[in-house]
Parts: sequence; structure tokens; C-alpha cells
Amino acid sequence: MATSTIPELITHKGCRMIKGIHHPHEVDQIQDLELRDSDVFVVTYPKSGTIWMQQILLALKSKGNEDSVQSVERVSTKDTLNNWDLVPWIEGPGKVLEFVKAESPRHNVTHLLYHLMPQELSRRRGKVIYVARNPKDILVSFYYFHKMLSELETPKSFDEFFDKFIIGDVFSAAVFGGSWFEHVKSWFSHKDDIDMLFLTYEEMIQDLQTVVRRTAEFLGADLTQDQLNSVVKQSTFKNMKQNPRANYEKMDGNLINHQEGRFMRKGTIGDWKNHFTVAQSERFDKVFKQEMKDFPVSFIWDIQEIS
Ligand code: PPS
Repeated sequence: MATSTIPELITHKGCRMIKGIHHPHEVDQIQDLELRDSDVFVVTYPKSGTIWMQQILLALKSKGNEDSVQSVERVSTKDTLNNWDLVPWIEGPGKVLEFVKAESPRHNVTHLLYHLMPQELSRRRGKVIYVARNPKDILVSFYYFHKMLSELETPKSFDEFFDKFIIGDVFSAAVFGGSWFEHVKSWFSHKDDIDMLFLTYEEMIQDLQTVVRRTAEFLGADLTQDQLNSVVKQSTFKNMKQNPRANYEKMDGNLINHQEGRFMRKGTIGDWKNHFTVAQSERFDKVFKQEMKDFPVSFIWDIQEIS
């Protein structure tokens, strides 16, 4: 059952966060963290494939051996393991302290902007895997996620949420995570300063095998072809949909309303077509074109483009 308090967002150093979950004094400690070469941060704007890359990292770490992840669950003192317990949010409550004490390799995820992340990244300590997704599909996925998560304000309608994501003629900073445009562009602008693998959700849909192989190479993970195949198998939408850890099934019913749907929802490209009106799509395209005119990466907007 969802709580009845109205969730609130705060802005801290230009970053939009959830009040009560993200504590500015903890977030401020992240920039000064000492990194190890083996540290990995998966960086995403919300709904871009975070849990997917979490899954790939977990499976790579266990060299495709599902039993090894399950054994972590068995020895855990928590009976509520979700993917995010195994690859935590660095900006989550108490996570900075856990990070400092954690054994190598430390794998974390974040929605934070570049300037709030450890400065040592720019000295090429630690690695970043950035996953970007086409923002029309993000908007739809985010809309359903707002209906599920009690810490995010339930939208009155899809149209209202659309107007919150795009205010006037810009990607707005009003939603959790801030402006999609700013997130992608600011991280991308640092891609040559830090050790970064830049991927898109759409290329993961198009060719998961290649993405898994490139990710393994980037991390220096030495897996046989059979082991890589097992990682791919565990990371398909079909298999993750049945994985309770990936669906936050064990997450407290006060935080997530499981009646509103599943975290692993559609897992495809182009669901925006089932939600946007023609006028909304045209308005979105205008904003996108304007804000992304110098951006060198193109996005795939329709599953037909790759099938
Ligand atoms: S969050 O809340 O920001 O952590 O969400 P995030 O994990 O970034 O994004 C959730 C969306 O990713 C989809 N997803 C996948 N799609 C295809 N294949 C696989 N294996 C996969 N794993 C996660 C998930 O279904 C959400 O997208 P939508 O469009 O809502 O289905």
C-alpha cells in the first residue's frame, strides 16, 4: 500500500533528487571519494536501462554462473535482495560509507550529473558505463514508474506528465533526474576525459551479444564464449522479467505499488507511439532537434528501424 504523503523533489547543485532518499550532505561526499582502478559506475538518466546494465555486470562478475549470484542471496542477512542491493546507487542513503568499506571490484549505479561524481574519474581512476536511451521511450517508461513508486508524485494524466518533462520548448529540469538533455550532453562531453564506454539502450536491444562482449572487454573481464552466452541469456528481457531481483518484487509495498505494473514493463523501442499524440510528437521533435543539434550520436525511435 502506498503512503499518503506527497513526495517532494529537491534541487541540489543543479541535480534533481528525491527528498528523504537523497541527502545532500551524503551526495557532497561522493566527489572526494578515493577510487580504485577496478571501480565501475553505471551512469544513466532514469529509465534508460540501469537495471539491465546492473544485470549484465552481475552476470559478468559471476562469469555467467547463475548459482554464484544466488549464493550471495543465500548468505545475505537481508531477505529482500534486489539488483540494487548487489550493484547499489552511490547516491542512496548510507551508500557512501558502504562504498568506502566495500571489497573490490566495487560496482555502482548513479543518476547523478558529472560534476557531482568522484573527481578522480578525471584522473582515469575507475570506469564509467553510460547508457543513453531515446527520450520519447524514457518519457513513457518514466510515466508508468511515477505511478508505481510512492516517492515520486503520481501523474494526473499522461498529458500532464508530458508537460512536466518538456516545459515550454526545453527538456525540463522539473522531473527527478533533471533535464534529459543536460544529463546526456554533459556526460558525453567528458567521454574522452574519463575511461568511459558510451552505449545506447537501442543498441542493447539490437545486438545484446555484441554489447555484452564490448562491456566485458571494457572491464577486462576474461570470459569464454559459453560464459558470455550465459550472461546474454540471463540479461534478455524475457529472463529478467521472471527474475524477482530485477522486478524489485521484494521491495517494500510502501515504496512500490506492485498493483500498478511491473518494473520490467515493455522493454522495447517505440512504445511512445502508443502514447504520444501527433501534436506531442511534433512538439517533442522540435525540442529535440533544437537541443541536440550538435550531438553526434543518433537515436533509434522505432523497432522497425532495426528489424
Ligand atoms: S530506473 O528506475 O531508472 O532504474 O529504470 P531503468 O532500469 O533505468 O529502466 C527501466 C527500463 O528498462 C527496461 N529494461 C529492459 N528492456 C529490454 N531488455 C531488458 N533486458 C531490460 N531490462 C530493463 C525496463 O523494462 C524499463 O523500460 P520500459 O520501457 O518501462 O519497459
